[in-house]
Amino acid sequence: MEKTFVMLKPDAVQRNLIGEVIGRFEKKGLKLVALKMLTIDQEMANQHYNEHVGKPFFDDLVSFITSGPVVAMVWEGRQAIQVARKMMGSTDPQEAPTGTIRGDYGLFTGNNIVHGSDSPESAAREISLFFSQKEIISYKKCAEPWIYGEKTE
Ligand code: DAT
Ligand code: MG
Repeated sequence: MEKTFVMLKPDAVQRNLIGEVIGRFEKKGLKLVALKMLTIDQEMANQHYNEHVGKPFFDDLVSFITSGPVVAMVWEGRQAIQVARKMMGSTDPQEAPTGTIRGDYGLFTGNNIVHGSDSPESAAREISLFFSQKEIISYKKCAEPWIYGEKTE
């Protein structure tokens, strides 16, 4: 099954939204396969946001993401990357529809609660930046047939 990297940004941690956001992914039927809390340093921020180096918002982005602890996770499920992105809503929380995480909890692009991988390539890169192979857990959940149907994986 597809895996995606999701991270609760420092604003989510400070605003007591960890449980709320994790609860949404759980209820959707995605499976949590890795989780850790950490504070990102400059070096890791540069690597994680490498595609944005040189953009006008890059310095603010790095200073925000290193400003406090984050919660890094890997979620697994059918089309997990696209599903998580849809649940997050668009980058600018003012544009994100109500019902999405950013649409419900954010008001400013810089502080938009959650990060999610945008493609299989970024998911692979981001997962390996934050987690070792050993930290990603493979296990069955008994609700899986109720989520995907009996005949499918
Ligand atoms: P996303 O997080 O939706 O994948 P992105 O990868 O384009 O968006 O940008 C990474 C983060 O950078 C984004 O979550 C918030 C910040 N950001 C993006 N565009 C911005 C802008 N125009 N002004 C300020 N911050 C911005
Ligand atoms: Mg992005």
